[in-house]
Amino acid sequence: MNLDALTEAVVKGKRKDAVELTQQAIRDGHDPEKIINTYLIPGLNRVGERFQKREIFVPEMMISAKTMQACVELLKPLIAKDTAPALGVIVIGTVFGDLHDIGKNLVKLLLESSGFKVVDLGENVPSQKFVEAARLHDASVVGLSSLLTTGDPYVEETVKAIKASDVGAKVRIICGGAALTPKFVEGQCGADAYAKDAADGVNKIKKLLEIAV
Ligand code: B12
Repeated sequence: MNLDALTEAVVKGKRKDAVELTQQAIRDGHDPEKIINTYLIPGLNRVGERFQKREIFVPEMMISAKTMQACVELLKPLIAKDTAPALGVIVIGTVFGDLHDIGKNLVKLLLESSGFKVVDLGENVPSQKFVEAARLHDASVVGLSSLLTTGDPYVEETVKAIKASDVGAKVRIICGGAALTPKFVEGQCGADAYAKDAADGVNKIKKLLEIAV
């Protein structure tokens, strides 16, 4: 079965087709993580490019996002494993002013299936909420997601607020999302790591916590 049609369905926001193709791919035994990384995410990347070129607008981008989310919902139960949350607590959220959550949700899914407990603060999260949640849940790591370049000051503010707080010495900070670069995250903001995708994030969190990969 040619799954390029799935990418195309995400680009065009054809939710029914995308869901049927995902169900077919599952029946055919395709790896769920591969379906996400190889067919769904590239679809949304193309949507982003088309948006940038003004070929489409926010409503179309929203329909494609919902299409992708519907497919991920089908794949989630196949990825999530029932592991005991023994590896530590990760607080995760999208920074203030930013409502994008698809990438963050994928990171959460992969972390949970790797044995971490994840406290998800959602989107548009002010810096102090990250600090309070890290304290309340005794987190080992805080993960920030940022897709908008206008979110850069909030990434910096949040990293600095955590580092300056009473939990700052204990909590490690990792950041990811289309707006960020390793130079900005680790250099200017002073975070402990930058992750290019969810799998990279899980690996780097394990490294930060000295858990064998
Ligand atoms: C879908 C989408 C939307 C949807 C979001 C739906 C949702 N529920 O998330 C909607 C339609 C709502 C939307 C709105 C807007 N969007 Co938008 N959107 C996108 C799009 C097409 C895809 C994003 C996505 O989900 N990608 C797929 C996921 C899986 O990838 P990801 O988020 O990068 O996450 C992966 C990694 O980055 C990493 N990661 C991410 N976070 C984290 C966190 C941690 C801790 C770790 C370890 C890793 C990690 O792991 C993830 C999985 O592998 C992007 C284009 C793009 N290329 O990113 C534009 C894009 C981000 N949007 C953009 C814009 C401009 C907007 C709007 C301002 C448009 C407007 N005029 O209103 C609004 C902003 C609203 C707001 N205040 O947030 C621009 C941003 C440009 C910029 N430089 O700032 C982009 C880049 C499009 C473009 N090329 O112009 N958007």
